[in-house]
Order: sequence, then structure tokens, then C-alpha cells
Amino acid sequence: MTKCRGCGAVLQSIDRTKPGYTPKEGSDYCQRCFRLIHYDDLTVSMKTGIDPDTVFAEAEALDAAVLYVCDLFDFESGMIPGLQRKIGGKDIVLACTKRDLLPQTVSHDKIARFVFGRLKEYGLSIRELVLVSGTTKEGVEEVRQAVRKISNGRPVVVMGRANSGKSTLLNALTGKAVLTSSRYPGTTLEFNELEADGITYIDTPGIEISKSMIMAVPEEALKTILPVRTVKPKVFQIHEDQTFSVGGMARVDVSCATAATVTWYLSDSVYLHRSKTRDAEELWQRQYGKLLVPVPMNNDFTVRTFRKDEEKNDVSIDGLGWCCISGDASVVTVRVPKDVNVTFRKAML
Ligand SMILES: Nc1nc2c(ncn2[C@@H]2O[C@H](COP(=O)(O)OP(=O)(O)OP(=O)(O)O)[C@@H](O)[C@H]2O)c(=O)[nH]1
Ligand SMILES: [Mg+2]
Repeated sequence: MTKCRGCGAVLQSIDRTKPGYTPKEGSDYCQRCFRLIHYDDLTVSMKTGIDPDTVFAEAEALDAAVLYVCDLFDFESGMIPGLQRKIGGKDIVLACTKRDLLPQTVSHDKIARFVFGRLKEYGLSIRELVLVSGTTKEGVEEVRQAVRKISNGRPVVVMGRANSGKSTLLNALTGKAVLTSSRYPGTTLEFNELEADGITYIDTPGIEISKSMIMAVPEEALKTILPVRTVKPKVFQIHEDQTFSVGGMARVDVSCATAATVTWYLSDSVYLHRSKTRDAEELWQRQYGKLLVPVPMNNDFTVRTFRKDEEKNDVSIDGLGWCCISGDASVVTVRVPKDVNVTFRKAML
């Protein structure tokens, strides 16, 4: 039984529509990984294919330490409530990755304070926190040291939500670009071991991100919504009720009597349209799917209402990004596809 080195699926030459398929005997990689790595072409989508309980059970059975990977740009999606219990109370190093997507001018301390605040709310306790980027390799050495401290000769199992950057971080940690990474959630398919510096690392399939915009839009829209470089904040001063349409994916109405500031953190490729709230519905009706693209696969939207309760609040939309609202804004109304999670939180930055 040979496993694909990229995604961990057992290699087979029988069914080309199933994971692990390779037409060539003796290859190290399955066709899906080969095509993802060389052509950015997804032959078998595993978006919804991996059962999280199987992943938790398999991790729980291991005598291992845990490197928990959470994407800083999509932080709320990355949190897995009850993770500790689900994996038998193992020691956790939290690697908050994709640091390079946040402005460099924001201090590590500020981000760390935010992370610890959120961990408290989610009831997660960790041994160490490291802010890191698997792409620029900033912080990778700190992750290595933190992992060494808690592993005590045991393997290190790398866990987290799909698309959080586990395989990319592991490639950086081990200094070998062996594992397949891609913007499509569900890239890694099975537990997949590799050795580096005397430590056994185990890559795992991501825990599903069921309530994320990533799942709500067609796969071709992922190129638009997932940022690949540092996000440039878009700042708006508002003096009356204003509405922000994020493509055809989300609408945020901010009620404002005097003056407020709304700062958006989105991929540069996402189309953001600002209008007066009283004109927003007509614009949405007229331009949905035209100017306002991409649109979700299912047009069933839900409305959520929040009341500003901090000096600065974020409206964070799983898989899409967030906006920070400060000043004299009172009520914030958010329209998103029914299955997409929205978090109203104390501002991150
Ligand atoms: N900018 C930036 N992008 C990253 C970083 N780490 C990962 N990515 C990107 O995020 C996407 C997902 O990365 P993967 O390493 O495949 O994520 P994963 O957690 O292994 O995903 P699954 O195998 O689906 O669970 C890819 O497009 C990566 O290029 C990072 O530190 N910075
Ligand atoms: Mg992976």
C-alpha cells in the first residue's frame, strides 16, 4: 500500500474519479496532486469529502503533540471549539499563519493580544503561540523551537481547518516542498507522515469549513476571494447611512448619524461597492451577478443585525474577510448567504 507523498491518499490505478488515482505504476504522486502542482488544475474536488470526526478520532489515538494551524486572515473560520477535548487533551502549539497577509505595520503584540482574547472566548488553551508565514517563512524557526519543546520525542500532528495552510507550513518547516498545497479546500486527503530534523510530522486533512464563503461560491471564484499578498486596507469615512456590497456575496449596511470610519480587509481582487443605504436595494436588484460578482451558488440570503458595543468592532465574514467600524455608527446589518458565518467582535487591528 503506497501513499501519495503530496496528499496522503493510497495510490491506485483503477478509478480515475477517486482519490489516489495514478495511471503510472511506481509514481510518488497521484494524478490529482501532479495536476494541482504543475497546472493548478483540480481533477477531483474533495471540498466536502472528509469526515472531521474520523480526523479527530485518528488524531486522538496517536501519542503525539499537536501543531494547530489557524489562518490569521480567516481567524474565526480557523477556530475549532472543543478541539482539545476532541483529541484527548493533547499539548497544543498554535501557529497563526499567513502573517504576511496582514499589514507589516501592525505589531505582533497587538495580533497576539487579539488571538489570546479570542482563544478565551472559544475556550481553547494552548502551550505556545507563534505568528508565522509558511510563504515568507517568517516565524518558521519559532514554530520549530516551540514544537521541539512540547514534542518530547513524540510525533507532531498538524491539525486545523481546511485551507488554513498546514501543508504549506509543513513544507517550510521541513525545508522540502513535498506536500501538495492549493487554494482548494480538501487538498490533503489522509494522514501523511514526513521526517525532518529528527521529528516526525504528520500532515492531516483539514477539518471542514462548512459555514464559509469558500464553500458558498463556485470553485473558480476562490481566485478572487482568497488573498495571495498583503491585504491593503480600504478606508471609508462615512457621514450618513452607507452600504457596502462585497461583490454579490455580502452586503453590510452601517447606520451613521454624524461620522464613522469603515476599514475593509479583503483580497485586492474583490469588488467592493459603496452606496447610500437608501439606494442599496435597487443597486443590488439591478447589478447582482453583473457588476456585483461573484455571486454564491445558492441565492438564499439571511440578514443579521448587530449593535456596536466597542470603540472598534469588526464584522468578520468567514472565508471572505472583515471590516472594522469605529466612530459614531450604531446598527450594522449584514446580508450573507444563509450558510455563511458572521462574527461581530472586538476589532483585531
Ligand atoms: N499568503 C500566504 N498564503 C498561504 C500561507 N500558507 C498557505 N497559504 C495559501 O493557502 C492555501 C492553502 O494552503 P494549504 O497549505 O494547502 O492548506 P491546508 O491547510 O494544507 O489545506 P487542506 O489540505 O485543504 O486542509 C494555498 O493557496 C496556500 O498557498 C501563508 O503563510 N501566506
Ligand atoms: Mg493540506
